[in-house]
Amino acid sequence: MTERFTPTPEDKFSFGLWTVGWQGRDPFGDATRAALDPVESVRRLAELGAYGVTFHDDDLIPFGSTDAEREGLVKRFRQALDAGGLVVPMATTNLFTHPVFKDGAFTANDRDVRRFALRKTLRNIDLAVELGATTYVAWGGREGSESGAAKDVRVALDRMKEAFDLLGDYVTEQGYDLRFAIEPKPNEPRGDILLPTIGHALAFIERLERPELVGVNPETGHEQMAGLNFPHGIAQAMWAGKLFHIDLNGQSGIKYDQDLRFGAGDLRQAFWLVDLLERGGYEGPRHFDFKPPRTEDYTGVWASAEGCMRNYLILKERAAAFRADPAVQEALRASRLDELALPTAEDGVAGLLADRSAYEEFDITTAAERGMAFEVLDQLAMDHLLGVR
Ligand SMILES: [Mn+2]
Repeated sequence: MTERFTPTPEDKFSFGLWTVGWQGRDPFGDATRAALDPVESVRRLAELGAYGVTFHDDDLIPFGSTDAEREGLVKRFRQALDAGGLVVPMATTNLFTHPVFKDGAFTANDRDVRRFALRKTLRNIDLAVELGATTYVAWGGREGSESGAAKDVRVALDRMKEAFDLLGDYVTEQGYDLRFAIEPKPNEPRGDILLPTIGHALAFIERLERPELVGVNPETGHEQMAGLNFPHGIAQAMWAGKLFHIDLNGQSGIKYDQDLRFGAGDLRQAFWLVDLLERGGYEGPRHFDFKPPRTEDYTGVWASAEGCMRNYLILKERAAAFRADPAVQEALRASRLDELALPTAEDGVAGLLADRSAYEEFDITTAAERGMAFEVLDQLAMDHLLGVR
């Protein structure tokens, strides 16, 4: 492989233990790979040039482990991190695998399940902080319904708010340096999931008692499953100061959650996404939440993980070349991107009303006739993306 696309810890690539550790079990078929020891994952990811690993509580400590077992598992995980020089930037709770969460966790109709979900989360927050995490992701995969009367959505949102308010109180009282990131998804495993898109999540966060503690963790494929433009959603999250974390992967259109390696799927959106993250000052981890296809053995798993990072670095180089190209800069001017950056009415209402050129004397015909020159601009992007320029 070309050396310039070989990752280093400075690139801030991180992987969930559940990604490379996915055994390939799907709704129609059994596991195709043996279980992977988290210690082995840490060792291999460090070798590949990653800087961090992330985990759900149950990835590290199987559900139902005793306190002594838990302590032993955490100890050897910490030793593996130290040996590989890896950090834990983020952690999260598994509130979806166990049958007890079949109707949700924070918004389960059953109050005892909701209280258990909160306790499970608080317990893992303590471990996350102990291991150095500063971001805590919340993906509510089971928060939703398959039928109309089964969930009173307005009441469920009250319970969701109650949960995040309580979690915010807890980290504040504990003095933890930890922020929450909500991960939206439209459906799967539930028929319809609450907070289905970045936009829904952003609006929800503003209703919380401590909105400053909560942002989003958008995932490429989740937005694309809803037919949405992922870079546009990320741009709005950045604009709102809410891009606390990101899950990168690949998805081909509106279908089941494919979790392809980053760069597979919609390559053009991947290009614009990297362009946005790199230009927009995003400083968080470049976190991959993908699933190496169940066709692969472990050689294929590590090749898939390597491919995620390699594709990011290739796109980073291609996007930088696009921005540095004088022909692109000229095309951006021809498309009046510089003009978009100007305030529309800094002269205020009075100035706008007094400006006859804005209305009475505005040459509508000429303005309507002028082309935007976007096709030239986009072809330059394609040429750079395809490596022919
Ligand atoms: Mn994810």
